[in-house]
Amino acid sequence: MATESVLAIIGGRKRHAKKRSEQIDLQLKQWRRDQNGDLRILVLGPSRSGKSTLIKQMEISYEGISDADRERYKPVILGGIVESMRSIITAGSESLDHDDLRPHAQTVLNSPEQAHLDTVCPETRAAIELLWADERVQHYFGQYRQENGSSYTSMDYFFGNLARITSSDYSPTDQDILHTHVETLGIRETTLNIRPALRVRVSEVGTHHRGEGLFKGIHYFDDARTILIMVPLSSYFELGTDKAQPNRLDEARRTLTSLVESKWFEGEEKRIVLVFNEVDKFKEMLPRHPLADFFPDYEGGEGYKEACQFIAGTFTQRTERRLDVYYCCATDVASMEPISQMVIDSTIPTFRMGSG
Ligand SMILES: Nc1nc2c(ncn2[C@@H]2O[C@H](COP(=O)(O)OP(=O)(O)O)[C@@H](O)[C@H]2O)c(=O)[nH]1
Ligand SMILES: [Mg+2]
Repeated sequence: MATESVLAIIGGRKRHAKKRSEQIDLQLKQWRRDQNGDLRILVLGPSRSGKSTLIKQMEISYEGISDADRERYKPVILGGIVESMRSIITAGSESLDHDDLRPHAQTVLNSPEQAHLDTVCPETRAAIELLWADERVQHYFGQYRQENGSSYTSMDYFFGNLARITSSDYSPTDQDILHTHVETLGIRETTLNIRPALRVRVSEVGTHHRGEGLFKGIHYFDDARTILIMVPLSSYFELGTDKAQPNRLDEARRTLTSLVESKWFEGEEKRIVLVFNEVDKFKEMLPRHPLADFFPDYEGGEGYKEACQFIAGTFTQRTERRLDVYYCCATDVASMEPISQMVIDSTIPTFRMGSG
């Protein structure tokens, strides 16, 4: 009896939820007709700040990655492994010049261009495996990573998964795909089907030229309701490397300033969200490269949260406009799912529901 009544309540709730959902779909349809299109989220930020990764997370969360797309990442991943090892060998040509390593290094250097291949030949694969397992290569890679700060990307992830990735039946996992980097040329648009009556277009727009605030055609995206600026936290390290080059934190700040000043993105209904990315790299780098070495006015402690908030402050203090702030690691599925959902949910207009 008790079970029956509980089921009846659940049934009633389900009917109510279905009706509510249909009502929302109707309102969304009307809203889309009024707006003449889909909802748009604009993703801005410097190169390699994690824009594509965040969008892939949204795809994983809402649609899943199709088998056809998965296959398309395979040559990118396999080619990336060979190219990364090639660049370590080239950069370390002096430190890694040992009789026993030389033949393996030569095999990798001589291997064909992998950019469009679906497999890594067994000799190259064996040579990469041997090199990666060697502690001198590991030691050199550790130094290379430290010296290059944020510019090492996901090399250690892919090398750490070498056996699986180079196996004959390999198919890229979500995690593998999140670790790839393909330079987005121009504008990349991804459509997410959130509900039958609701599509969200997510447009990735790079700055095109380093140092540029917003690219000139930005007004084509003035229908965006949410504008995300990705900020790569680990690039605080670039502040010390080449002072003549605009660094990516400055670049992201300029994007924010131009956005706030732009007449195309005025209005309360347009939300600007700052996404401070690469918390994982940032945490790892801070003990070796204290923030105060790069920001002399930083008086906070060594904890990464305080350091994150300090960097965020250098953005938020520049404007009166309301800014939403997230801290994240874009390659981490578990922590990104709620962020993707919050971003999408807050982009959807809220409708007042009828009583019936
Ligand atoms: N460790 C780490 N790597 C990240 C993070 N976000 C992105 N990446 C990696 O950084 C590289 C560049 O990211 P991508 O999204 O392509 O940057 P975009 O140029 O702004 O689109 C990729 O290899 C990503 O896997 C992060 O939070 N932590
Ligand atoms: Mg990209």
